[in-house]
Amino acid sequence: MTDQYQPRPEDKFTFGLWTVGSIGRDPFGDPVRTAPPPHELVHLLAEVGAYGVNFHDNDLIPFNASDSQRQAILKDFKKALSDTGLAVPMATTNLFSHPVFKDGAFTSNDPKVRAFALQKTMRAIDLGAELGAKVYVFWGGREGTESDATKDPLDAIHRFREAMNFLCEYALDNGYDLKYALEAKPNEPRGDLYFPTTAAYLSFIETLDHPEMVGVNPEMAHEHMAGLNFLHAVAQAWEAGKLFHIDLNDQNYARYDQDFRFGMQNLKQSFFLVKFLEDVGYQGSRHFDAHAFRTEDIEGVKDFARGCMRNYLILKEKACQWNQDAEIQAMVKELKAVDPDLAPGKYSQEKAAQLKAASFDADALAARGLKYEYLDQLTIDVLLGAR
Ligand code: DIG
Ligand code: MN
Ligand code: MN
Repeated sequence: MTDQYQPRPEDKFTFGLWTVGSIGRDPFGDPVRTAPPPHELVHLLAEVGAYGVNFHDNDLIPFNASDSQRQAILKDFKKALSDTGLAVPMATTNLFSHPVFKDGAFTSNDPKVRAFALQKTMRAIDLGAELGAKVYVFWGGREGTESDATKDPLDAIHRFREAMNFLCEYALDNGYDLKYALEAKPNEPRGDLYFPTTAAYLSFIETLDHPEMVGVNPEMAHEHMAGLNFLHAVAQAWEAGKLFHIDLNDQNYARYDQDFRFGMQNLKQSFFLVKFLEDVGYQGSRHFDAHAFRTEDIEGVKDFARGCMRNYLILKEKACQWNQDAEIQAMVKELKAVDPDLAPGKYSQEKAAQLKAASFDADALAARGLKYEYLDQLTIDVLLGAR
């Protein structure tokens, strides 16, 4: 498909090595693909038109790699970046695959595991900074429990805060130009995960020693798993100045973490999310934290990656159409109208007295038809190309 929906670097579409490198293993099935080495994945992403590539430390450098293996991998990876021009906007740590993290990393009951998690993260931050990352993501994939008999949630919160405060100081001490982004998920692979939603992290961030360094990385699939409206989570993060990164994908509600291609399941939610990011002028990466269906071969993986970006660009065009539709905008303008006499504004005794003295015909207000069905149908018409 060569048409106007071709990705460009300025779209800032990024993928993690683990996304296009997914081998299709699931809890009930063995791998269906082999993962090309990191440098080949960089070329694959360049071929499909991505702007950047992200990684967990162990996506790039295997857990038990020797120094010589590490150097060889890094040499090939850096050459691929140089040959393709791909950026490395984000890096993160794998604190969830190795069995050592079976009871968590920063929140583990074992102080040796907590210390090892800090060591591993500092080394991974060094690697991310070396490769130019400006955002460092923390997804607490094992920071949780199956039984609250095993861990006091207060201990978990205190341990996580201690680790984040230490790592903020580490970045400052080393002069790293890094922002930290916390990624929430309600459950899986643990029975319950601490800090299950973006909102939970937004309140946690304010309790840190350096809250200015720390924001969030909301993921569509994860908020959907919690039955939440992803746009509302993203809007609250943006409004708080904390939308440091975003993980785009798709997810049917009340399911395990499906990490589907962006736009393939919930078109309307995806449309309003894209419209929001474009309307507010979000300048960060559009990171697709997703993977191809288990049915796919490497060509299908490329179809998956192209589809993520294509759906974003199609929905971006639909958002422009919605924003320029005279009938829609006339309705939106009316809905956003403000009556200065009734707006509370900054409290004053006069304003309180005025509002208390005002008379309202509640029944007449209740009787108003709001024409939301019509406005929503206009939106569906735009989305389905019927307008
Ligand atoms: C899963 O949604 C998590 C991990 O893949 C990674 O740590 C993070 C970065 O996008 N998302
Ligand atoms: Mn996910
Ligand atoms: Mn994610």
